[in-house]
Amino acid sequence: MTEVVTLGEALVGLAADRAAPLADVALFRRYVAGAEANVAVGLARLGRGVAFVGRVGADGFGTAIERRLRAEGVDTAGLTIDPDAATGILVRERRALGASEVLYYRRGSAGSRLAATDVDAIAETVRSAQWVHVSGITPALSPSARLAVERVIDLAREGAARVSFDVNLRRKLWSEGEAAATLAPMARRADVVFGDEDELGVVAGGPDAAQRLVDAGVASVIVKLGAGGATAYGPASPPWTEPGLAIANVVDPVGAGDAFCAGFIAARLEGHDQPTALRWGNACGAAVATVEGDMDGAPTRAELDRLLAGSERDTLR
Ligand code: KDG
Repeated sequence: MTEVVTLGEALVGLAADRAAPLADVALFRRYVAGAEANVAVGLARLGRGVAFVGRVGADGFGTAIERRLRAEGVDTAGLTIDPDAATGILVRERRALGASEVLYYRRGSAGSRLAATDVDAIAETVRSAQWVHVSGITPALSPSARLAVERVIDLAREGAARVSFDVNLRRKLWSEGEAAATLAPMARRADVVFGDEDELGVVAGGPDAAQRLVDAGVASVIVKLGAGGATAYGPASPPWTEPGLAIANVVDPVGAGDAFCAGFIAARLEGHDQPTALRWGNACGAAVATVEGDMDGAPTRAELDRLLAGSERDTLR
């Protein structure tokens, strides 16, 4: 049974096989990426029924994405194979010092052609879901993808699903001004907004952005603090911080934020309180950061329980 619907662009990632300037890298490791696909896999590993809505091309990379999602137990009935566009690609450099270069090959991609009709095709699944998760990447892809996000929120509102929105500001895709104009009203429609301080500042303006979103009617705003854990803001109680797990060796932090969302959502679906949901999120994020790939380290429910049991004593290596 589908409890959660996530919607977005699943991509193929090509990660440099060694730490070097991109110009010198000859070998790349292929992996499956895309924030909302990462959240879907994270939830599936935790035992939740989850469906992913998106488009991939009728090409080998699209097949790889579809196979991976299915193998993880994600329902792909809402994944359209688009014969007229290619699967989006991102290329990731690896550097020991400073920011690593990320290249997107996704303009005009199949994923960017996502449309409200794709959501309508699984309308009943969305209406009967308990949770819908979207992010600020999808509206940056194209006008039709933005409408798909609006549509999935509309359908969630027709049913009883809670809606979470991860800001996921991608400055390579659009300007801050464009992002703020589009994402601010979208965030205010959500029940739960996730973001780091920088992202929330762009969407809600100023250092007290999380509180502003709460004042605008968002029930929970979760500020992701990376290794520092996360803080929850809400209307009924003062902000609450849960520290992150200590990680001795961060292997690849990309995808940790998505794993955090998966852990948080899974905990809330199981009826746990917000501090517990923050702890689940922190543990899932830490687990992904210690493994290469955006989703490979996402814990199963048993692994999560072990992490949580040891989180006050152990250091992740
Ligand atoms: O959150 C991880 C994502 O950044 C990655 O999987 C790729 O969705 C992606 C994007 O648009 O950068």
